[in-house]
Amino acid sequence: MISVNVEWMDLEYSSSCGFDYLKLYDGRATNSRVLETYCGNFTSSVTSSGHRVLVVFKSDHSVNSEGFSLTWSFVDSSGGGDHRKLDH
Ligand SMILES: [Ca+2]
Repeated sequence: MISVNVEWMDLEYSSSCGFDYLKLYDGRATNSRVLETYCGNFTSSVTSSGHRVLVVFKSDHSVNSEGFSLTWSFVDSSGGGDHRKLDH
């Protein structure tokens, strides 16, 4: 399993997150189940069911904000894992 933690995020907000968003899929492709769709200011963490998470960041041509920072950990049944970080 992969645990993804959005440490901070500042993206253009809309009620449907239709303009700029960060979307996490529970798998390797965009036809996988959507774990979360984020926009605006948000911190959260989600855990995948398997060993893959697809991160999609979309930003359109107008209204830009600071971006996001997330970390992820590989979690196994023993509680061990690895920890990484992604800034954009
Ligand atoms: Ca935008």
